[in-house]
Amino acid sequence: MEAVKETINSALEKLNITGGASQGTPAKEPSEGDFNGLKATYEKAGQGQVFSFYEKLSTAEKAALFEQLSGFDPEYINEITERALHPAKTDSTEADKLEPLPENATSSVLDSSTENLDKWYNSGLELIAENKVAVVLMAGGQGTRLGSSAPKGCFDIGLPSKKSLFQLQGERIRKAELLAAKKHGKESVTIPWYVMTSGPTRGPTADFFEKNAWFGLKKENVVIFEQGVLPCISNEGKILLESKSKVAVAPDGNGGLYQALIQSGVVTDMGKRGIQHIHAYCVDNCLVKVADPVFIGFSASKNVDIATKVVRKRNAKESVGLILQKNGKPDVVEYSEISSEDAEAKDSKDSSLLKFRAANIVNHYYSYEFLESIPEWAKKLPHHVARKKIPFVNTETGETVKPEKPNGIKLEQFVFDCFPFLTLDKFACMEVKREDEFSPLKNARGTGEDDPDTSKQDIMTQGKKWVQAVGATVVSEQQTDGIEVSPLISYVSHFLKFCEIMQPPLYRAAY
Ligand code: UD2
Repeated sequence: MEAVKETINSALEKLNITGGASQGTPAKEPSEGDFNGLKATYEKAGQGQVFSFYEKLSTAEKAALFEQLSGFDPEYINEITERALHPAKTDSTEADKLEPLPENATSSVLDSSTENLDKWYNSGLELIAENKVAVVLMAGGQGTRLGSSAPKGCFDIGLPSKKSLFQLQGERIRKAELLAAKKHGKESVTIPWYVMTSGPTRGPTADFFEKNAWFGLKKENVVIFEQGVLPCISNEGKILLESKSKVAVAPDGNGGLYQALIQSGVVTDMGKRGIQHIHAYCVDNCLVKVADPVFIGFSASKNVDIATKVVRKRNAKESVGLILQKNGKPDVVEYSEISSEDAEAKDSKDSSLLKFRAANIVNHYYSYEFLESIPEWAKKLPHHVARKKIPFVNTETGETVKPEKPNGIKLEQFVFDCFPFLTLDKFACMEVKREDEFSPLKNARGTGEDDPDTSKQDIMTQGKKWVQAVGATVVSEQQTDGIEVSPLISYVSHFLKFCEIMQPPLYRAAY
């Protein structure tokens, strides 16, 4: 255990961790020396305003504020704020050169041979059977657009089974374990599930998993960990107070995954388990193929550090990042940062297609070696600025202000911002069918796009397609009626395999 602690501590030193969530032990009031030392550090960084009300706080409040402030390095906060607000100009005078990924860096399920699909599926399943595959779920987002206060994974999209997104995903993991064990004659196979939460989602997520008995998985193979937070900053560059004894903070973005994987000991745990291949995905995609053997097999066969699944972009305005190459390196340009010219640009060979159409769906493969290297590059990961209306305490008057317009910034990192650290030969991209693999739950019911009803419809339509593809006739009142097929019955190819006895050729067509 000592060795594990040393590994984590040395990684923390390298990462110069900021903003880790306090882990529940009650804060102790600091000694005068410790307090004066911390106050001097903040004042030197021009952030002494965070102590404006300190003397009037209760002992518990003083202890809580001291502990929270000790988790940040104010100079580092100033540095990343400055870099985010005024990115260093690249020395080259030309603008960034954006191009679609080269053919050899991409593959497409849409036009891959059945032989390749089977090869990737079987090799992926073998890696799962050897307990070399783990899954990481990014579930720290607060689902503001959805309008639900509970974590998005708890959401019931209205399926006949009333299953939540977490349950669908947990059952897909279970099915992949059973498939691999059966195919390779193993007593049992484990795919550990690492669930990243943020401050607001950690408690409700842990409670939901316990209440649902970890969706049939073994509790010791489901690890819930927490990403870091960063202070909210005023437009003048000052750390904002949410109350007289608390700094206003926000989760550090899904790019906070990397520091969190190290800081929480997840990478160390993966190493102890002999994990070599990791599938990381986004909680809100109801169609996500968790631990997809085809994707694992494909990525392992390419011997890459990162692979990503993409779907064809719906239209120029769709709110998705675009996988491309920037100045010869793999990269993603987020929807909030792409120019309309690039978003609307047409393919030079086929003007009916968008030039940049490889839509990022937050569905990534990582090699274990790559995750081990996080301490070497995590501090290079940029921060992005989100201008927000942030309630704060006026440090002159002591009043809480609820601003009418954006008065500050939240700093967040994006999970795909490490892609440019790779050369193209260590990166791969797999295009998949949107109707088979991507239906994000982003908006409140009634929006008509990427909402609970479209999620439900896409799952029911998929189930109906699977059942019809193996010869069943579906009789229903409405054309739009569908069928819910439990993940415990089907992991797509397993379901069709199960029915293959009746109609062997159809298995191929439907995958
Ligand atoms: C994300 C992608 C965008 C596109 C779109 C497709 C990023 C930065 N952008 O945009 O390119 O693929 O999804 O649906 O990934 N999350 C955390 N911690 C955080 C913030 C987010 O874990 O601090 C998780 C969140 O729970 C979700 C995923 O990251 O699973 C994506 O977050 P989002 O839904 O806020 O991202 P969105 O839709 O703006």
